[in-house]
Amino acid sequence: MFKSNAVRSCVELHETEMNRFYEVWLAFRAAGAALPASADPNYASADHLGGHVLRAARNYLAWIGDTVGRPITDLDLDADTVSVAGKGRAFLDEVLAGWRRHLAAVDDRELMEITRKSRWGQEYTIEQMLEHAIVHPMRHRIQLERLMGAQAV
Ligand code: NI
Repeated sequence: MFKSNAVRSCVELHETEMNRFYEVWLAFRAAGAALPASADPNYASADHLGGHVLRAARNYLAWIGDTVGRPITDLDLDADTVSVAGKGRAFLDEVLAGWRRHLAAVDDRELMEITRKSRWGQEYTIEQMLEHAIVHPMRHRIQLERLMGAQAV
């Protein structure tokens, strides 16, 4: 049971968007489509990029646990994007289950009132971080869809 309906909505939206990203990423990889040249190490290959998005979903959850003062200790802490991509569906399913298991306890006060700096230095509420976590796979998915469309693969 979720303490907050707003959190529940975000968790369900995140699940939908991560699954959508994952399917498009699999298609992108299977098609052998090319990523744009980039100095960003997450763009070194399709595996680096997929692992980046899966790992980020784990990291946002860990950030929220730390922020509400209930650190999460039961997650796969693998930081290597290629290794995470290799675990694929199993890693994603574990992260999504972790989202449900841990975020059910977040209440509306925590959602709206607690703020903390993100890894990249910006101050976020839990709600803003949840929204960021939902949009992240959406932005990466649409980029992969565009690249596949442009390369007609
Ligand atoms: Ni990203």
